[in-house]
Formats: sequence, structure tokens, C-alpha cells
Amino acid sequence: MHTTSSHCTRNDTALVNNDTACVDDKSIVRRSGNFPPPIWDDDFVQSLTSDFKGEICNKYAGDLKERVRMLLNKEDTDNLKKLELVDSVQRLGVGHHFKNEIIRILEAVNKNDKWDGKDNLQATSLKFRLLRQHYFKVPQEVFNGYLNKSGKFKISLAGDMKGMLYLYEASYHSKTNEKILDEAQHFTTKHMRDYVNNNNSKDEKLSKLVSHALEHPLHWTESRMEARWYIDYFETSMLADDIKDSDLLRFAKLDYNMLQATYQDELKEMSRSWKRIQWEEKFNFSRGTLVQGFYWSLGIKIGSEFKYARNVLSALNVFITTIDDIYDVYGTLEELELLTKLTKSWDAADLDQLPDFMKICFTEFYSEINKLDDVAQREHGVSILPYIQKMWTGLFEAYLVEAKWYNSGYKPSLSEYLDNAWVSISGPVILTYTYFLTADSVKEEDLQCLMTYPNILRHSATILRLADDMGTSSHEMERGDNPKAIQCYMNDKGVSEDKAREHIKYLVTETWKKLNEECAESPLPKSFRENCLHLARIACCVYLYGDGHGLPSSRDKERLLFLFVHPIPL
Ligand code: 0FV
Ligand code: MN
Ligand code: MN
Ligand code: MN
Ligand code: MN
Repeated sequence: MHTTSSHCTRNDTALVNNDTACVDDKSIVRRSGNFPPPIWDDDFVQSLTSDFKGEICNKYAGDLKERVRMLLNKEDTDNLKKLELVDSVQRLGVGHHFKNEIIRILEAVNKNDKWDGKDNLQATSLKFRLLRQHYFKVPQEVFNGYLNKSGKFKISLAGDMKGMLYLYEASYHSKTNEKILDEAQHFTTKHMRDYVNNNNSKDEKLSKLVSHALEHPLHWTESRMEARWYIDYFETSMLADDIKDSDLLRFAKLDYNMLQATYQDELKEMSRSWKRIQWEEKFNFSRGTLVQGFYWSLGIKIGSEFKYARNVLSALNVFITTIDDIYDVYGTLEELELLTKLTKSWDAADLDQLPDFMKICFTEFYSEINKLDDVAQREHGVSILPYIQKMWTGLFEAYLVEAKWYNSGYKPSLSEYLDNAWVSISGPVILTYTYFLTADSVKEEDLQCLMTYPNILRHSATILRLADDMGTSSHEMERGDNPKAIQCYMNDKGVSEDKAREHIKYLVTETWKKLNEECAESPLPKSFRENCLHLARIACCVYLYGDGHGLPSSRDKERLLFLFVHPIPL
């Protein structure tokens, strides 16, 4: 486990053969992550263009938006139709434009509806899902009418595949110990699988929707990826006449493309500035993840007004990824111990004691954080420095624990591992940043709460950790790293990798329930609670096809092309 990787290719020239590189002690044998080059180089990023910007576009989109708003405000539509409209608006990726309208509709539904069992399963499930999604209190018992005497869902319901699908999506909004919802998920998953696997007499369009839901439930899916897919689905499943006059579809497509144009400009700017400081050349033992990092930032906030937040979060991602590779792959234990000690006092003068590659990385890192603090002081009148320092220090300590485990060959139990690993995945740092980037105002009591690592932070970060381990640990074991969740469980229980993966999936599901609970109940501001949810979602999506962050597969690359390069044909 501790030997040098056999494919030590990239780090041979790292830090040595270019003008800006520092001198490294060549007598030290370092491992290589053997990471592929960045998926897109700066030339490719600079070549991105879009027709979807400018006055005419803005004006047209503005008109369409008002028409959709009128649809949402129409008085004479019945509740169920309204809920279906809200569902479509959200899935098509434009819900963020109509927050007030959506809340007003849901408040009315919540007030007037009696849950008297007259609705069919689809309608009940939709109502339940949308209300819970927006933190209204709805008990699981609204499904009592669909249960038989022994508390199971009536088998006759399985014939109603749309009902199954809607109940399935609703069941992901469960909290811990909600047996009816657990049963709902179990029951619907089974019948939905049967439906897609059975070739006879099925509705192809519905089947596509069912397969999509089985691969990733709506509640666990980040909005850009869902919008891209659902816009396509929505169009192909509509009747020709409806498409012709669907302002909603037209708006969704245009908005998607216009946001894509905005993202292209942001990516270009970021790519230029990382290129200017030759980050990838200086740290070519590490992963180049600018584009993937930008995707993570979109997972947190998609609106055009959040440019600054995305910029900071993408840069954060680059720092986290490089520093993580320093701790996991490139640094020696002695260097890492020194680094961890020096960063505690957060004094740039101390960096001179470090090897050059660390010094260069952390000089840039400190300077970025100071810039961030300047902005925060201007905007919020508070210095955020002590708070983010505390979170970073916690992260470096957690990294060091893992480096020590790796170097001594120690095998922690799953629970010992997880106690450290939800911090070492960087969730608490990322989420603390998102607080400063998205809160309307920075409050002392929120900061005190965040510094205690509250449960909402823990659950979101745990999902990030578990999703990451599912996607990355095979390669991590190959290149040498401490055991991750899957391996810890295999050691604990003496089970196969498949069994361990199954268990980790179960833990993800259980942690989602706790996160749902905290999102509804935590005293932290709503913007922050949403960030916690969004981080868990984007983690589930980045690692859906494997290691979408460090070793993107063709499916991952295709997804990034759909997000940032190819507009939706109008
Ligand atoms: C994970 O890498 C990594 F770098 C992540 C998830 C970056 C996250 C940063 C943001 C979303 C801003 P890796 O699998 O190497 O992490 P571990 O902890 O397993 O070494
Ligand atoms: Mn790592
Ligand atoms: Mn690590
Ligand atoms: Mn490690
Ligand atoms: Mn990992």
C-alpha cells in the first residue's frame, strides 16, 4: 500500500521544468495521483460562444416570463392543475423566477385542502411532495387511505404506474422513522422496476420517466441536469398543438440557454485568471477541475445574480482539490504535519518554512481568503476571517488524521472513519462559505451556531462524503489512501465490496432523511438550509456515474457539454 505508484508519470516533471516552478527536493519519492489532464483547456473554454445574449433576448425572455407568471396567477384554475403547473415550472428549471407565486399557491393549497381521500394517489403524492419540499408540515398519515389492514400499500395500486411514480418521488421527502414512507419507497421501487423491465404493453413515454426516476429521484437531483433532461422530455411528450403555444416551454428553453451564455462568460474569466498564475503547471501532480468545480458551484446557486458566489465557490473547489491531493498523494507525512501546525497560526510569514510547492499554494490561498474577507467586510460589516480560519483548520486536522492512518496502515472502523470523514470531505468549509455568499445578512447567532458544526452541516457533509467514497474509492485504493467507507465496512463485517456498497447506499438514504428533518427545523436561515440540501444533491449527481470530479467518464463529459456548450434547440 505504501509503495510508489507504478504509473508515476505526471509528477516526474512537476514543479521542476518550468520557469515559475519551485525547486523541489528530488530525493523525496512522491506518489502520483495519475490524474488525466483537465477535460477542457483554456483555448477550448475561450472558444465557447452563444447567441443567447443581448437586448432582444432579454426582452423576449422578459415577456415570456410575465406570461408564465400570469398562468401561475390565474384565479380559475383548480388546485390540482395549479400543482401540476408548479411541478412543471420547477422541473423545467425556472422555479427560481417564481418563488413568491409558488409559495402563494402552496399556502392556499395547504389552507384549503382537507386530505379527505377523494384525490387519487398521483394527486395526493404530488401535493404531499410539493408541500414538504417547501417545508409545510404534512404528516405521512395522508397516505393511510391507500393502506390495507396490515399497513401495506394495497396491491391494486401497482396497476396505476403514474401513481406509483408520484408516490416514489414523494417518499424521498421522508424523515427518520416514517414507516409509511419507507414502505412507499420499497413498494413503488419494486413495481417501477418490474414495469421498466417488462416489455409488454407499456407506455414508452411513461417508461422513460420511470427509468429516469429510478436512476435518480427528483429530490436528489440538481436542477440544471434535471432541467436539461426534462425540457427534452416535456417537449417530446406534449401534443403538437400544446407545444406551439406553450409559453412555459419556450421560456424554459430560452432561460436555460441564456443562463448557459452567462456561465460561459464566467468560465472564460475564471479560466483566464487561473491560467495567468499557471496554476495547473505549478501543481500538475493534482487534478485540473475548473470546469467540474464550476458545476459544483452551480449545484449551490444557478441564478445569474449569483456570479460572485459561483466564482468564489469554483476557486474554493480548486484550492480544496489541490490541497486534498497534497495531503493524500504528494506531501510526505513530515511536511503535512508541519503544514498543519503552521496553518493554525495563519501567518503568511510562517510559510517560508515549508517546501516550495506548499509555500506557493498557500501564499495564493491566504491571499484569496484575504480578498474574500475584504468583500465580506464591505458587504456585511463583519470580518469573516476568524470563522473561515476555524473551519479550514478543522479540515487540515482531519486531512492529517487520514494521512497518519495511511502512513501507519491503520484501519479505522466505519464509525471512527465517518466521525472524521464528514469533515475531511470539506463539507463544513464549503457550507460555511455558502453562508457568507448567500445570506441576506450575516448574524452573530448564525455564526456561533455554524462554529458548533450543527447537525444540518453534518448530514449534508456526510452525504457528500458517502457519495464521494462510492465514486472515488476504487481508484483511491489503487493509488494508495486510507480505507474509505466501503473498505471500513468490509473490514468491520468481513463482507464483499458489493454488500458494503449496498450498506453505504442505505446510509445515504438514512442520512437524507435526517437532512430533510434539519432543513425543515434548523434555526439557520432558509438560504443556508437550501445550500445544505443543494450540496447533497450536487454530490449525488457528480458521483452518479463514477468519479465525475477527478476522473470524469464520457457520460460526465457529455453532461458538462450539455450544461456549458450546447444550447437547447428552440
Ligand atoms: C474530492 O476529492 C474533492 F476534491 C471534492 C469533493 C472537492 C469538493 C469541493 C467543492 C465542492 C468546493 P477526493 O475524492 O480525493 O476527496 P477525499 O476526501 O476522498 O480525499
Ligand atoms: Mn483525495
Ligand atoms: Mn483526502
Ligand atoms: Mn487520504
Ligand atoms: Mn474520495
